[in-house]
Amino acid sequence: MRTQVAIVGAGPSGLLLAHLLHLQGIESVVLERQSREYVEHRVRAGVLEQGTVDTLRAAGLADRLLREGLVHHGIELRFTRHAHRIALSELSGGRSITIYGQQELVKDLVRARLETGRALYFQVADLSLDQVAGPEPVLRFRHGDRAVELHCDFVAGCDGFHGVCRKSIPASEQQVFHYDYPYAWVGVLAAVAPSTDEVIYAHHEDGLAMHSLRSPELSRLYLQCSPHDVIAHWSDDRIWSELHRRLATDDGWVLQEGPILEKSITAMRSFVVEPMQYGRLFLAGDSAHIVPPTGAKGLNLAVSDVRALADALSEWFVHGRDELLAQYSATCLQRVWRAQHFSAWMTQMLHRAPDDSTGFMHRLQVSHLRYIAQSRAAATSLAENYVGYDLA
Ligand code: RFL
Ligand code: PHB
Repeated sequence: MRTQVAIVGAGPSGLLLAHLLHLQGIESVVLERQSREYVEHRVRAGVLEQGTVDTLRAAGLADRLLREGLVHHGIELRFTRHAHRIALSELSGGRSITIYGQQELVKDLVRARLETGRALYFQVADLSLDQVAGPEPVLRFRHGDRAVELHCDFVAGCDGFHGVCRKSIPASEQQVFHYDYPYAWVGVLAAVAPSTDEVIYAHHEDGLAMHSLRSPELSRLYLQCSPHDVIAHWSDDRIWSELHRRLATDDGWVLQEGPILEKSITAMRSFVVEPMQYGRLFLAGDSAHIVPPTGAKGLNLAVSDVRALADALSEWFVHGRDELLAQYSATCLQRVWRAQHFSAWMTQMLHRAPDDSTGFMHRLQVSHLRYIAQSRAAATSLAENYVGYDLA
């Protein structure tokens, strides 16, 4: 088999790249380890920056997102039992965010890919990369009982943090930067009308709590837990009682409970590999970088990587020029590091540090939160990063 671009991974980055290339008449094959059912039901991100929505709309992929997504103009910071609204749009020149579940976006992208009639293989096994440093990389994998060899001009590594693409780059050719946080999140999807109109980030001495939403009937909630915790320790009753406690305010706000449909624990880490390229292999999305979810940046970074990669590949295939490909990694890393800083900042401001035995860090956090709630300059900094900030 031969194609122009072999795309490993059918998450948001792989599927969106495939579509953007298709719009430029560039051929690709998408290879995914999991089943369609699995990728369409993986509950993850929910906050899309306006730039992400604009990219999807320009690619003709946003019909359902524009119908069903919830446009938000603010978020709430909750601390010392009081609520403080950050007016994102007012503070960022009118930009907004849209709440739309990642699994819904993946369903839209899978459908769009299948409608183009181009190749998308699920349940691909034992994928390996060869000769990516040269002009004709080769991918080998099994699909059903067939052993396949796929030749291509370029490989797009869109296979997430645990994928094979990044691991195919020789260690001497990459530099890794990472930080593991001493906490994790219990994430919950509940069949109950959200008790809030905007995403709430709550700071509490027992750890962060968050209230997000998915639709008028579905709430998404998170609780800080230990990175060594297991979900079996979190009964539904314990989850609700922790959420009530950590989200409580003095003004009588009430959290509505409902059946829990899904719950899991997510580790929190920051990770970047540089450069995001090796020969003809280009990494995009979580395969190249991970942010802790507190800043809601992961999916948005994946989309901006892929937009840059699609432009660079188009310039190569359509105009025969390689300037944008040569700049791809440096271009993406500007935005990646801004998002890394913002995500680490939000994370460290809102979580209880396990080694904070005297409560010193806790007091610093409260002071910082008060400053953001009072100072327009501080709130503006949060807002412009939250809605997506481009370092020129
Ligand atoms: P994905 O989504 O991990 O997709 C990678 C795909 O590659 C496949 N794969 C392979 N395929 C073939 N062969 C192999 N050897 C393969 N190995 C892996 C995998 O099966 C998978 O289908 O990466 P992608 O496309 O780069 O997308 C990144 C996003 O998924 C991620 O950044 C976000 O979910 C992060 N994130 C959030 N981002 C936001 O922008 N806003 C948010 O509000 C937000 N909240 C979150 C989040 C992530 C979370 N978790 C669970 C990590 C909340 C949570 C709880
Ligand atoms: C979500 O809705 O899943 C969500 C919202 C904000 C975050 C992380 C996740 O920072």
